[in-house]
Amino acid sequence: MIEYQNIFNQVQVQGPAELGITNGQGIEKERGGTPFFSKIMGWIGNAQIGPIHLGFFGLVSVITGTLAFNIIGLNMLAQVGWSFPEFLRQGFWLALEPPGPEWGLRMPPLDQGGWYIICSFFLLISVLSWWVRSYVRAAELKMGKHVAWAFAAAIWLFLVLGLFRPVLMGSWSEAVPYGIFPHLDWTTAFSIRYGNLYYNPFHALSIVFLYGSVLLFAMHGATILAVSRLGGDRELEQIFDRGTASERAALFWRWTMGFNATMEGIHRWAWWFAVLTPITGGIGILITGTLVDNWYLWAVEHSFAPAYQGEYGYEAYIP
Ligand code: 07D
Repeated sequence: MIEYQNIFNQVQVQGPAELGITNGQGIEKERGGTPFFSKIMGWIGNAQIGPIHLGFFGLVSVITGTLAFNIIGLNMLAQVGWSFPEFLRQGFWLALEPPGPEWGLRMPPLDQGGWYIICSFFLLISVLSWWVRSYVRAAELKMGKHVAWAFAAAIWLFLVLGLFRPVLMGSWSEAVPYGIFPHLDWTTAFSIRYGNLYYNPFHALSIVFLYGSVLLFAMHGATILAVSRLGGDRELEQIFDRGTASERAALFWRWTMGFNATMEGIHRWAWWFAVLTPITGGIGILITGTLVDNWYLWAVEHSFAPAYQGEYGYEAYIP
């Protein structure tokens, strides 16, 4: 007899393709692609691939996203003299950079940041239409809008970094470059410019929720896998049956740490931790350079960090 497999998904059972519900008004016509099955995908999720709902906002999102992606790629290619081997060799170091500070919030010529503005416009439309899609798809399926609101939290941080803060600072040059290493360099430069972001309490909070999300995810994932042998992953039965695997899982935690989340509550914990990561992060970035110019000095002033110079005989260490 085959037991439940714990690393990959359970034993794959394959029937005819499931085509999804209809609302009697033809929404099924907006779903495209002939479904097929992939055993490999079945190991990490559902083996059925497609059909997919594209719809108006999906189409807008894919088109504008592709435009943004190609504007970035073609700008990078132009920077290496249209040499494809050089593009591959230097790819990680190339970037489409925002306009220089001399342009403020004006529109510069294409090769001095103009492409950056156009690309950001398309990227914004793309991300926002994908958000609408996540909302409308959920409404169509008569679901709550939890995914859309969680995505909105990430979009908040994205907007703070690329739109709200640059506008408040009066310059597009404050925005993040599009490139692998260049965006990492931007992050470090930002931290140094504002006196070490570690001392920004909202950066600290954001890390708390980020690491907290990881911990919760590990605890929840591990708990369900640990009782999948008893059917713990079969959510429906777990909700209405008594004496189930999930009850045992709950007891494990109550007896281990004195408290257990419920089957519903653990997902609320996960949602809030995940959502609070970019919400607190966005607040931290928005007030950097606008309200606070140096986080280290701010922290010393508010007794959040010790003053190194002189006070405790630490003269040798000047940060
Ligand atoms: C970025 C926003 C949502 C994204 C969206 C995507 C597309 C596709 C496609 C181009 C993730 C839109 C785009 C779909 C594009 C095309 C075609 C979410 C994002 C909607 N930090 N740090 C955080 C840690 C340091 C710095 C957060 C740790 C240094 C800056 C997080 C450490 C310095 C910023 C975090 C550490 C520094 C951050 C991000 C350790 C210098 C931010 C949360 C151990 C390196 C951001 C308040 C997140 C922020 C941020 C963690 C160190 C700088 C908690 C663990 C001291 C400038 N840091 N950090 O969910 O919110 O991001 O800060 O050292 O802006 Mg940090």
